[in-house]
Amino acid sequence: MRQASISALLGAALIPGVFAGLGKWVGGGDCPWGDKTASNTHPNDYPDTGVTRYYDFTISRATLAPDGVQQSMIVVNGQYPGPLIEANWGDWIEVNVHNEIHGPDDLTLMHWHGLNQPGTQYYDGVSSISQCPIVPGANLTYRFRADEQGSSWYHSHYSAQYSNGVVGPIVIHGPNDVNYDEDLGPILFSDWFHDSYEHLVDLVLQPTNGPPFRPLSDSNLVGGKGQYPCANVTNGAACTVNPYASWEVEPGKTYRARFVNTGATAFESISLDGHTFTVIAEDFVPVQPYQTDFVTIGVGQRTDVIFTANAGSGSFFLRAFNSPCGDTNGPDGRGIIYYKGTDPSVTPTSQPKQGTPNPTCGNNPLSSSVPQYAIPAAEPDQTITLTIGGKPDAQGIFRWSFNDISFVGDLDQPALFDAVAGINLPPQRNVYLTGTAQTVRIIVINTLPAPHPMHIHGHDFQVLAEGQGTWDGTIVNPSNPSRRDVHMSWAGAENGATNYQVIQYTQDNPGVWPFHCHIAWHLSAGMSILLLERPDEIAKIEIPAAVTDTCSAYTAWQAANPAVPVDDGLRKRDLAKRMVEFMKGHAHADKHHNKRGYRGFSFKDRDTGSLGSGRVEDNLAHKRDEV
Ligand SMILES: [Cu+2]
Repeated sequence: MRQASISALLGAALIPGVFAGLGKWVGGGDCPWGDKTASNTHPNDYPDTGVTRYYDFTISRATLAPDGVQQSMIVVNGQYPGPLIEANWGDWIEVNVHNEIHGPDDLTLMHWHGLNQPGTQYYDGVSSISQCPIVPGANLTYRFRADEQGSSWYHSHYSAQYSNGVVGPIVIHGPNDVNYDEDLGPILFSDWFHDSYEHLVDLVLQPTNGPPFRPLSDSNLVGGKGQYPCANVTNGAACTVNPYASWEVEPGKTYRARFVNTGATAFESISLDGHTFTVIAEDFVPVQPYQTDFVTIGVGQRTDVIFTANAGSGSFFLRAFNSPCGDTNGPDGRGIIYYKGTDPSVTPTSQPKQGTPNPTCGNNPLSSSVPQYAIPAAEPDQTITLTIGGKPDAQGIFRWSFNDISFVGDLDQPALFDAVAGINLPPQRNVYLTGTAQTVRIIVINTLPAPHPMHIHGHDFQVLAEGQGTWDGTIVNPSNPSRRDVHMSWAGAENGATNYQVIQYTQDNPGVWPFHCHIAWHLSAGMSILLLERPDEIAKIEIPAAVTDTCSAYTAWQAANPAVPVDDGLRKRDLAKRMVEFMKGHAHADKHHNKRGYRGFSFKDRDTGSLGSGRVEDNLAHKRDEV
């Protein structure tokens, strides 16, 4: 592979010729998983390799231009996307995360998406749940098992911070009983915003007294790159036309590509002109190969595909389209797959695949998703029904909820710490005690028009069913249902209609685990529950001092950075700042509302609110007087 593909994968200039695709495993020697295959080995039966892979991450601000527009970002080791974490199934991974976010200072921490943290719940890296944030100038070394295998990503789980660039790919090599010649590695897809995450969260949490404010993304990135139309830049930022990310292939060879949706809200439909995908894994689960022209991934989801370079020569667009299920002004993301000998800088003339509309924003049919290792659907010991809700609170701020409770975390009181100490968690943590149940079933009822990528921590879940109306108890592929760790809850319900999604998981991992929507703004507005699994065993967990120390450091940092704290989701905010931002938000909201473009599913009266009219300036002046 050429340098173009190197920088596309790793987001930074590397020495040409060093990177030649990923190997089948890291390091030399014999196959590290021996005779384990994807179909003969239970996913929890990971090998004991005795190897630790060490990484050192520095989180800092940087000025970069993923879509050609220069902007301030927060990134890992100066690059976007962050560096690849690569390990073999069963290895330990140790990552020393340094917070060097200054000018201004900010908090951070890191979550290893999809890994289950068996026995290391305190390294799950979720603010208000498994630790306190890492303060500027401090660090935390995470140590956890590569207990699953396949493709994933890491991201900041502090507020919506990851939407400003704190993300990177993870590849855990393991058996997949499907052959291919080369591994192109991870290809990250992301909606992209020119605004800071704080500003966007402030906009989302401004009082609307009506439907939620939904930020429109500016671009859609493929392999960390996009092409924003520079003529549309209005804030004076430098803008250049970025080359698309590109990957070289040779005729006749079969390639593995690992698609990861690292976006804030995007729902990506991915296709490759002139080629058909064969899906071989969904999230961390190898599946029976099936062919499709389109791969659909919501936020946090991954799909590994293989494709054969059988189109002879030339270059072809790898397309990602974030519409109509995403809120964006830039739905059209592209990369380039080019045959050896073709100039990747020449724009392809290839024609897009013809797709059928997907009004539910659902994933590919459950019936086609069959894990290579079969686990039948068990009878549940406990069933939880969760109805998705959303409405303005007393202050007029739109809050998402499950069963009418909107999750509010406490940054200096992680839920896991309380659970270990035997302290009852307050109602706003939206805790469901699942105790010693072996199998827990969760029925998610969506009565609202928006789709939601539902994600569980600490487990994979089985997806038993999805559909419109009321579930009749039918399980899709009951002897071996789909398994993964994120699944789309369908869009399109309203006016009394409902959609349902039925998932269930095995309680094999004591802890306090979030089950939440992975749309960054929905999580900030409370769309989470906590599953309290095996509390008697949680009480025995010994949290390392380095993790508990994050809280004393955070308390000291707060004292030195005084503010009036207000809880919202996974982050505390400053009330005074929020009022200022609220006022700025009115002006800014106007800009967003006037940026008509591709939009996702609408709340009927979303555009009839008080935002976006000539009254804005009046309101602003009026509120200034009040303050
Ligand atoms: Cu959501």
